[in-house]
Amino acid sequence: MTETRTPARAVIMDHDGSLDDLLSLLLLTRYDVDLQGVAVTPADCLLAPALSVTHRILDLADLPHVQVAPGSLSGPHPFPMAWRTDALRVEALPVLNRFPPRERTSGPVLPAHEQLVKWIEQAATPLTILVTGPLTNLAWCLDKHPWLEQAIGEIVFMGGAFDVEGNVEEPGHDGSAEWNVYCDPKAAQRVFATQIPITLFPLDVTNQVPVTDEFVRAFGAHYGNPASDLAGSLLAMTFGTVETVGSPYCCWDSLATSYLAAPELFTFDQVRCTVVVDGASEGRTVRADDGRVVRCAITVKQEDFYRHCLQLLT
Ligand code: AGV
Ligand code: CA
Repeated sequence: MTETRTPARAVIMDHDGSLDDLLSLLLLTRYDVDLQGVAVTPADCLLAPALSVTHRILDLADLPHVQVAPGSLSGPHPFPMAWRTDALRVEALPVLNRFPPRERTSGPVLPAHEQLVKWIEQAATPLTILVTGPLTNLAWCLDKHPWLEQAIGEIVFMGGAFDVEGNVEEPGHDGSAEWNVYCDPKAAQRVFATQIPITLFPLDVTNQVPVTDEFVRAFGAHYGNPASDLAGSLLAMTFGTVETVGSPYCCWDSLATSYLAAPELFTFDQVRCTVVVDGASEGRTVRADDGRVVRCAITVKQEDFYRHCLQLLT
């Protein structure tokens, strides 16, 4: 009897280098997926350290052949600089400095938006694109090469907020938007204008998984395991967010990422929505009868999510 095995999902990740994006990349390297490339967008990070950390995480996972493309486009609303420096500290963590970065043999890479075109063209369809930062690169690709839409089977995106407050606190803004959409609202609008299936993880669901003390400290029991040490360190570095921002750091991107391996953690609804692209609510995602349908995560089994992360990273 021949054994039939469903082929691993082909995935491209486009992240923006915050602590949670880096934890997401680490998780992704532990999944049974075919990781075809990683784009790094200079949004919630400084590009150079975020690129370096991305290489080091791929090295740690023994995936040095995976191409990493540096983003050169950015949205109109830059993230707060106080948040963007996290990757600088991550790059200096001992667990990422046990060895010098490995030599890259996968050939030259283009700027992320152009490299994304190549990856999509080359990929065996249907391709999954996991976006844990603004949609700037993907929107550029779809604008310049609309036919690429056919090659993308699913977009998994952490972004938006429907029935909860947003997390943007900028002068003149009403606070209803989530940062990944607010950074580049027109990019989100462009991506939403396609027919590509979108699975969305807005603040409504990510609010259910704050980085808790118990979750972070659980990694201590596995001290000495590199993946666990890195995960625990990334999570520990999120502490202080309540004191400075007024709300907790959540497993925003890592929750969206976990869907690729554990979709059973979630319940979903079909939500019709649009993106506000100007005014005081710029970047807000709103329910609208004439909007496009997204598959929106509504609830998550919280404890099972934390357990999932611990199991995969220890
Ligand atoms: O809005 C959530 C997005 C996620 O992609 N990011 C963080 C995650 O990577 C922006 C963000 C919101 N609040 C933040 C953020 C905070 N307190 N620190 C850093 N980034
Ligand atoms: Ca992010």
